[in-house]
Amino acid sequence: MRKNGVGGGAAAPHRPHFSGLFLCKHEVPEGNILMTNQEIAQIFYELADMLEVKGENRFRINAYRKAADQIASHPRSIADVAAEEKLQDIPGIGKGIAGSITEILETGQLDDHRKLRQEIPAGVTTLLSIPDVGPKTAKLIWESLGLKTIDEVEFAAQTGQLQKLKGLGPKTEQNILAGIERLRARQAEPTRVLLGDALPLAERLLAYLREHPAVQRADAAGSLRRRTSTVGDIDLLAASDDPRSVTDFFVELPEVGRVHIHGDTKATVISHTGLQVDLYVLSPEQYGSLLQHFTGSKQHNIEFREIALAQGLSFSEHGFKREDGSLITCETEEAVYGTLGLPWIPPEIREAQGEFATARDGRLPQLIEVSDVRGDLQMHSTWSDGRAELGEMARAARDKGYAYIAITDHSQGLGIVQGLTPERVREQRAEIDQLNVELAPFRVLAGIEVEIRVDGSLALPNDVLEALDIVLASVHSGMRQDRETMTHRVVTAMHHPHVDIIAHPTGRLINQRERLNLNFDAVLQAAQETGAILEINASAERLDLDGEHARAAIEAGVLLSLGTDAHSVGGLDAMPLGVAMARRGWAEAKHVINTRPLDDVLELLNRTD
Ligand code: DGT
Ligand code: CA
Ligand code: CA
Ligand code: ZN
Repeated sequence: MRKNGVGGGAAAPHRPHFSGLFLCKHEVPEGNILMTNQEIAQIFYELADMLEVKGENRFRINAYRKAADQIASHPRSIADVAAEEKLQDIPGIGKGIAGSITEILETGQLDDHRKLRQEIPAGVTTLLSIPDVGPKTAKLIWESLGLKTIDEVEFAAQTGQLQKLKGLGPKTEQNILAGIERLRARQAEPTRVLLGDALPLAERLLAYLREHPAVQRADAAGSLRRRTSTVGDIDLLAASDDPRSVTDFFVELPEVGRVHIHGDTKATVISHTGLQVDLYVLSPEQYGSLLQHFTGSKQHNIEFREIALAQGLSFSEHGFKREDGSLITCETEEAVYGTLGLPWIPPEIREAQGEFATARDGRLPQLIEVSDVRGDLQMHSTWSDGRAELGEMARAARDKGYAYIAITDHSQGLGIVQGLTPERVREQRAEIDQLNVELAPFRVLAGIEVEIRVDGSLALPNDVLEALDIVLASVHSGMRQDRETMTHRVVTAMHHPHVDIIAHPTGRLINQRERLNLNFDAVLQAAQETGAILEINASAERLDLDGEHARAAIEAGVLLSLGTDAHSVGGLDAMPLGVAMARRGWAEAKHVINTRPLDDVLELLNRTD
């Protein structure tokens, strides 16, 4: 269970504009309590917001945000790093910011921040968290109408006062009202952290635990083990005959920012990145039932217990209890399910979506594994908005053991991103051909992520697309179309003869942007008609398709592809997240095209010449 306000600080580090939303109040810690990295970062985020409202130098503002990102996501305590005088080793932290951090650590606050706060009320910077309200608008509303809170702005908008301001107008006023509504809806739900942010932390903590001499086994449980796109907290389990020594060790780990509960078999802490971590320790004989219980989902466990009760057994994390009160303990999860006559059910499908009936019938899917994936079918290079050169990306992918990749830089037509023109597509092709000579038998497919324009046409001419090995099409612009228009737009692109894959089909950005207004059934139908493939985009903030949509696609007989959408070499590491979504969608290897050998993929794409 999530405790008070936890996770509130877990605003993902590279989304600074969100910080104001989740961490409006910064409370100066009392006494000797060390500040968490998240709390220190928050001061810099707010400072940046206030400077932005004031219209200060953008470089300075960006420098603070960058530093705040680094601080918030730093795995070790910034206070410890400061004590070692190593602050300036952190990228983005120079002498000035290091000095500010020291000031915060010594006094609990930052003088520059405090002075600005006297000038600009806290409410004004929270206005920035309204979608469609930037610093200029926030400043205008505050200075001309004296409005300081979201409630006041809402009232002003409802009573038509905003549209009278210079440069705003009725349309902006409506957008602001709608934005406030969306903001409220988002705030009503507790912040959930991206799976991609939580997993590395969980893995680091597990690595420590597994090294502890009294720990026999340690695993993640909860939503993290089920690989939901976001997690509320991290649940860790350990098997040990000396649980107290394990919780003692755990609360002292360098990732731990604060300790909420420290008991004999349980500990709850807040990490420096602001995420709650629960640890449960039981003896090795009970480990299987512990794992099953704390993996969930809650609904899966409810169905599980009903099945147990029907067999005269009541189940808890300690094991099964017979009606006569005697206990059946289970060392493994296989034994837990086995006791009820069931095969082991993979955690990713423990969502009470028919897994028990399927398991009983012996028809559980053989879920796809990371090792089944032979190539990565979406990535970018410096030819568009990637940060690594094409050759670097290709070599890094080859070194990961892939047999092939697709380079899919953005086409022109996105507005902001520098996309490829027909001319540059041809230039890039020459570089890809050269690489294929050097790297054979590894193969770089010449691809593109072509923009689907508002009317459903593509942002590159047919002859350019035809000459490529693989064409991904996707929506990045004009995203607010109504359902009918948007559905028509995507379906039209799917019918285009050269489109192979629709990338990140539902368009969500987790915690940032809702899905496209799309009739997904119509998309599935178009995929059936055209053979278009739907992508599972593995990048942590997309995870699109997610498990639910992937399952619907598979049930409709639609094929899937996996791509990391990497914009850097590090981005290639996201593949397991995509595989996790596929597994949550009950996908087997055969449902995902890039588990196939290259020749089969090319044949499927009709590109065998
Ligand atoms: P989250 O943290 O919101 O992403 O989702 P979970 O599923 O990790 O939920 P959490 O952390 O509250 O609990 C972890 C698991 O422990 C949950 O999936 C099932 C089990 N569990 C927790 N509380 C209960 C409960 O009251 N009843 C049952 N049957 N299981 C529970
Ligand atoms: Ca928990
Ligand atoms: Ca959890
Ligand atoms: Zn894209």
